Amino acid sequence: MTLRFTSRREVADDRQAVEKVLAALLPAATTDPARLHEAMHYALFAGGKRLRPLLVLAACRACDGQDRQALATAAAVEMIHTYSLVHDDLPAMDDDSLRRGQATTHVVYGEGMAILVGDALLTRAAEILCGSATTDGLDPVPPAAAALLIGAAGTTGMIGGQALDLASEGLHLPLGHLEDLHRRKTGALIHASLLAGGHCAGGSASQLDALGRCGTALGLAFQIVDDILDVTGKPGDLGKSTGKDERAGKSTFPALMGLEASRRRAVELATESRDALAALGTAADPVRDLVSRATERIS
Ligand code: GRG
Repeated sequence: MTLRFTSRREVADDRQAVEKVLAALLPAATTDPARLHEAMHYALFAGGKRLRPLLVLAACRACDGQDRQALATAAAVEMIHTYSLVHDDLPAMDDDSLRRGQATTHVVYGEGMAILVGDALLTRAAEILCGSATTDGLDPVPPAAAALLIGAAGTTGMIGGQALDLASEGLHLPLGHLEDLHRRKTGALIHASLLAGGHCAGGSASQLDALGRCGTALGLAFQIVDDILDVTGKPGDLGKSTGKDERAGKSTFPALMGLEASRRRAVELATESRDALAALGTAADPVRDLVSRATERIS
């Protein structure tokens, strides 16, 4: 069953607001050193889904906040996410040549420049989070939101998960270990996006608790769907190559549980994620909608 709580038009408007703030917060492509800034634009404006910034905005609204309170945080999380993709695609990691429907950053600009693009996007995100990079009409990022995002990107979150992923290639991981790896690698930033959005609005302890539980379930559901799409998806829809996990000898949910059980688990987690929002009432409908879209996606 497809659950929709927000119109396609509203999501498109939010995505446009995210594009606008990203453009305002990134140095122009012509700024010296121009080759580096051009490559940052190439990686960032390649048409990703912008799920994490949309979650920040939706979580802020769910706690009765205004978009201007959340937009800087939304931009920072997308820069962190894009840096991770640029580095993940490098020959020393997943060695991918297609991302977001275009040649990967290192293929176009070279490996050294792609490393710098990732470093520079992460550093720009840090400047935004600590308030040294801003633009008109945005509220400062609350310290709690900044701490959450930086923590989720670090060694106990995304980078730690990536380290576990590299170490586990060719190994048959038990399901519990695989869940732990994915909660860190993919789930931590999704969870932090929702919580950070709540902090931007000054959400109460019970509102933040609901968003946190929603984010934990969504983070894992999102990764299970990603594993399924690596088996069943089309490169043309996904904008990236498929079948990589099997070729790399990675443990995945479909490999450990089978495709049907993986689909059922993703549906269960999506329901758990939406149900966690009960205390927030209809104000959380945009979050529920993103949970549905993120877990029913084909791209
Ligand atoms: C290199 C430090 C470092 C971390 C890399 C997130 C990650 C860790 C690697 C990405 C590899 C991957 C394909 C993970 C599966 C889930 C995921 C993060 C998919 C990409 O996110 P989407 O689908 O991408 O939101 P778009 O392009 O839409 O933003």
